[in-house]
Amino acid sequence: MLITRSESSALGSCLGPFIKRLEKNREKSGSRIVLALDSVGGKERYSFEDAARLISEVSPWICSVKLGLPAYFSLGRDVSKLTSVFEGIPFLADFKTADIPHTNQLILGYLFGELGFGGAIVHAFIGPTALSSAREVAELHGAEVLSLVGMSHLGADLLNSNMDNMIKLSAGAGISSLVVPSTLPEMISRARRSAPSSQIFSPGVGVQGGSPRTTLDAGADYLIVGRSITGSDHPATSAMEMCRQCN
Ligand code: NUP
Repeated sequence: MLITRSESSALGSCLGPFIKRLEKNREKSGSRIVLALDSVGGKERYSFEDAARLISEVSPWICSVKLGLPAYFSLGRDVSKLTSVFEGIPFLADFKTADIPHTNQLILGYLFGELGFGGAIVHAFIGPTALSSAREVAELHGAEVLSLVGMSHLGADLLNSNMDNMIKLSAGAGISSLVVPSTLPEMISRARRSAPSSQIFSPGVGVQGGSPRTTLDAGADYLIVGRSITGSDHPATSAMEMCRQCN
């Protein structure tokens, strides 16, 4: 299944604001790493200072930071302090939003409007209407949604066996950024072939077994990396080393 030219021009063929900022950061840092900040130094609960220190330390080696519920449980509304202190870094919200359009709008409005995220991951299985409405809310805030079309953990077969449909749905809804698992590089290659102009974000690198080089060679643009960096005794060295393996 290939996304047709008209579908890809419906994507605006141009990059959205979040991706543009990401690309700029990637060029500057030479890094394709999106840091997943779920824990810090193995700690489930961490302070604003812990998070800020870690981001500062690894910032030369990353192009973006991804925060989800674990970060929100630690920081609450201080997430907005983080996104404003590090205003040069595009922040990605990973709440895997998967609700009805109205509720999605409330969630995404808060993430973009109040917490300062530039992008947010939504589940593609919610279907065309909910995906389009999520994309519209994002646009209102000058932000973007990324569509999760596969997952990296064992047993995600029900979702993963529907990736091709979900890529098509995402394109139809005007979403060109996809989340595809690093642990299944063949899915990345397939996603890349079906949607050549998409931006592919790939989680599962490192602790979950995905390799940076294989993931990029399969066609990913960005690697989402958490514990290999956040749990390291020397996060900057680990980030630098992973970055080196990407180039
Ligand atoms: O399929 C997915 N797999 C995955 O690991 C989709 C995700 N969004 N993630 C997220 O990526 C996960 O929630 C975590 O924040 C990050 C991977 O972290 P780590 O396994 O590198 O520590």
